[in-house]
Amino acid sequence: MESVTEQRKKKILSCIQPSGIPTLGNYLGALKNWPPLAEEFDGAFAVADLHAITVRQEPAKLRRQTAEVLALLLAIGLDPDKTIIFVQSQVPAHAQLAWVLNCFTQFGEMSRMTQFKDKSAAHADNVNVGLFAYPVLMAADILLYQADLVPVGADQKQHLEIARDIANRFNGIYGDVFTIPDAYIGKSGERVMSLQNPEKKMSKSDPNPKGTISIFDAPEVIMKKVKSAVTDSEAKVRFAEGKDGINNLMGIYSCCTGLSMEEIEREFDGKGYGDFKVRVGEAVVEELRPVRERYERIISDKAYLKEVAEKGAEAASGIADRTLKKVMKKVGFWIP
Ligand code: ATP
Ligand code: LTN
Repeated sequence: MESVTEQRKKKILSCIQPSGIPTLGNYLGALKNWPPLAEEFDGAFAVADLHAITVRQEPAKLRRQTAEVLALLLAIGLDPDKTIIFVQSQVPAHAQLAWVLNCFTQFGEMSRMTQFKDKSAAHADNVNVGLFAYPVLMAADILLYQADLVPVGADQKQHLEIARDIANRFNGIYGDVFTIPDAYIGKSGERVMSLQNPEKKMSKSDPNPKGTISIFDAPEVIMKKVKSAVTDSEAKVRFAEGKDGINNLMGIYSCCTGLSMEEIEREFDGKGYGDFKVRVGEAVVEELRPVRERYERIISDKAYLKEVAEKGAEAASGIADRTLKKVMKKVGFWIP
């Protein structure tokens, strides 16, 4: 039992879908923040494969990508001896709690979700009920671990608000069952945009690979993509409205170098976009190089990955099952 004077260490949880090869957007917007947060707080991080099947996936590819994303979580520097790292489908409590929470979520509030609107437009032939209920499963992920903080990119803010609403509603009926989570959105990199269409977020499921830098792209591929990024005709490196392409490259450069927008403007004063793009490309290559090198070593060790997944699922289940049991009792399920 924790004493009143002893402050509970805050808990954080986040997940990433194995729906493709993770992008620079996933890295700068989310993954990069995770290891320092895991040092400071009690962390749990998952590969959200249940979420991934809201869009049709090829089984062999999904299996491979799940192992790859798990390896990536290790490659970014999360330590499985200190942090829980697991695959969502290996912890049945996620699907179980999601069902209960579905019954505490209104059709109307789900219909307002912008990601659902975007994804149902992109996959008009498969607007399934899972895609609609996606934020409820995400709420289950978070609430099972009683997470205080959820580090995500800005695109997930609306889903975090729904998770808070569901938790508050449930607590309002049954007493304090769930911790109310807060989103943790990093200052820079919160929204990395497509290099080809800077009004759209960079996404790993984007069919146009030219707009997306994958975490595993070779240096020359990264250079080529940055050099062909869409800009404008002003030829002046400055952060301003209407300069979405340059703003995006400046944001990326800022994340990789730690420089502010003013410092970047100063660095490239009097220089053209050509020079700027070369520096952005180099900075991205250097940012991703250590991750890619560690990843190459980890992905080839399947026995180690299996061990991490098994240990992670066991630790995650220990926490998740406790919350699930509490919920089952509260709603009135008979537990003999
Ligand atoms: P999909 O394209 O399959 O929808 P995704 O890449 O958009 O996937 P996830 O795998 O679910 O999304 O995201 C993992 C994390 O990366 C989330 O915290 C999300 O907010 C963040 N993220 C995704 N894309 C970006 C982006 N372009 N900029 C900043 N953060 C992002
Ligand atoms: N929907 C999220 C991925 C995700 C997630 C979560 C993030 C699934 N479950 C729980 C934080 C907490 C996304 O980023 N697209």
